[in-house]
Parts: sequence; C-alpha cells; structure tokens
Amino acid sequence: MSVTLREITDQKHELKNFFENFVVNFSDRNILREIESSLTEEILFVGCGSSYNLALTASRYFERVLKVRTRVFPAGEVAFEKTPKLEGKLAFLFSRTGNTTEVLLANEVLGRKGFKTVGITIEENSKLSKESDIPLVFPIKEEAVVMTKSFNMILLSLMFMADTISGSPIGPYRELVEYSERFFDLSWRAVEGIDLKRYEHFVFLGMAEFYGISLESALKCIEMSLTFSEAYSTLEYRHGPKALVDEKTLVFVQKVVGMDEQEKRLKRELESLGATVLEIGEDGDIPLSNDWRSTFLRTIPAQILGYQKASSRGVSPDRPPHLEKTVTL
Ligand code: F1P
Repeated sequence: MSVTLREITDQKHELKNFFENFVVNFSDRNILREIESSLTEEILFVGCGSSYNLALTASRYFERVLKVRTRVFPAGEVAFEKTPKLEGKLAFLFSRTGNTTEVLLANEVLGRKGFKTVGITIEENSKLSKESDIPLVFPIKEEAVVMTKSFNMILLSLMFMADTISGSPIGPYRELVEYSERFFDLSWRAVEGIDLKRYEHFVFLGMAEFYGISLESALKCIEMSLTFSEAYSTLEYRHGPKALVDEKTLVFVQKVVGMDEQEKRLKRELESLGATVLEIGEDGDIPLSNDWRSTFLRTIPAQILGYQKASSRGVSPDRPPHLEKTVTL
C-alpha cells in the first residue's frame, strides 16, 4: 500500500486518539504562558511549503480567537532578511521535519532580533527542536514526502490551544473529531464519484482560514498527482483566474458562514462555463459544519483527490518527481 495513502487514511481513526490523548492535555505547556504574555504584540508565523500553509491557516485562527495581530512569512524571506521591520517577541516556526534550511536560518535571524522562537515539528531529534527556544514536538509519525495527516493534527492542536487560552468551550472540537471518520468516508465517496480522467485543472477556493486550506489543497494535488492546481480567496476567482475555466476544470469551494448567496452565484457561473463545482460545508456535496473550528478537517477531500488522481494517471504519490522530504539549501 502507498505510504501516502496509509497516512491519509490513518486520520480516520488517529484523529480521535490524538485528540483525547494529546490535544486535550496540550494546554499544560509553558508555551501557553509565553503566548499569554505576548498577546498585545505581533506574533510571527513562519514556514515553507505545506508548513507555510499551516502557518498561514493557524495565524488566521489565532487572530480570530485571540484578537492578536499576526504576520506570516515564507521562511526564506525571514532567513535572508527581506521582510519589513519585524516587531514583537514571539515567533512560531513550522517545519514537519525540523531540518528545512530556511526555517533554521529564520530561527537564527529571529533569535538575534530578540524573538523567542517556538519550533513546531514532529521530529524530536531535528535541528529545529534543538535550536528553537521552545520546541513543540508533536507525537505524530509521518514518513511520506507529502505532508498530510500531520498538517491536520498540528492545526487541530494549535486551534485548540488558541481556544483554551481564550476560554472557549471545547465541546465543538469533540463533536468535530467524532465526525471525522464519517467526514473521511463521505469525502472518499464524493471523490470516487468523480470521473477524474476528465479533469486536468483543479481549483480550490476558500476565505480566511479556508484560504490557507485551499493553498494546501492545491499543493497536495500538485505534489501527488502532478495536476495543474491553484487556490484563491473565493471571490478573487472571479477577478481574472476564471478565464482559464473550461469543462476540464474541477472546483472545490470551502463554504463560509454568511456566504451562501455569493457561493451559489459563483457555482452557477462556473458551471455555465463548463466547470464541475463541489462544495465542502453545510448543505454542501461533502457535508461539514461551517464553524471555523472545522478548519482542521478541510484538507481531507483534497488529500483524497490528490491520491485518487495520481492513481488514475498511473503516477506514484509516494515519489513526486524532483521533491525531497526536506529541502536543504
Ligand atoms: C517543508 C516542505 C514540504 C514539502 C516538500 C519540501 O518541509 O516544503 O512541505 O512537501 O517536500 O519541504 P518541512 O519544513 O515542513 O519539513
């Protein structure tokens, strides 16, 4: 069995155990105190590739729940000091493998500027875990080149942490985690129902947190299935990119609270141009609560799509050409 598929599928059962055994106790850590003491400052979120998408998505949720100001940068821009002036005292640095060169250089630069760095990784023995001020090592095993379940598990943990700090109830997370198995099956069924050979262009649309999810969705489909894939903030798609729509285009829309009317009109318009549109969310083709807390489940349909499209094209999702698990400069 493909390692990537195994790790995508692991989420069906692992999310629940991970939530009950790790996430709910996560709030004990001294990281909470650091965040609480930085709430009036700007907090930086930094990463590369999927970890950049994770940083972007988490930052939007931190802003929403904690009312903090955040800034998000690709690690390369921090590493080579191409950012505007950086202010604040806390930076979250994301790297699944913990050895990506730009992230390690960014950690050094931020340390020199007086930031306390939180190194978010799944590798205990990585350089990031050793060199960051506060290593946050997640108990997740992921071997494939393509990052899948760790994206969702880390995101869930950080979102839960933000809600813990803000004193929000945790009940809704438990419900979403309970629903994750069914959501996985519904996503699988929805993707299986698509004649994937027909589509050569994938588009992922979402707003706010769901924009980060859309970027990650597109990246999954590129990495696994080598299919031309793009992501936009939902309504941005009408401002130019839709010129590329035809009957080979498959569009995934992440539904957002209060946007039903706009989403309906967009769907109608894109369908009239020949595209197929699938909605993820309340009353959507793949049903899910539109609560922002559902963010940590929302890449699952695209992870399945990437895998299935790779299979239909006869390419291996485990061996994306030109990619390595860790990029070193
Ligand atoms: C970041 C990353 C991956 C991507 C690729 C190269 O790695 O960009 O997201 O899939 O294979 O590296 P990391 O810093 O999260 O380990």
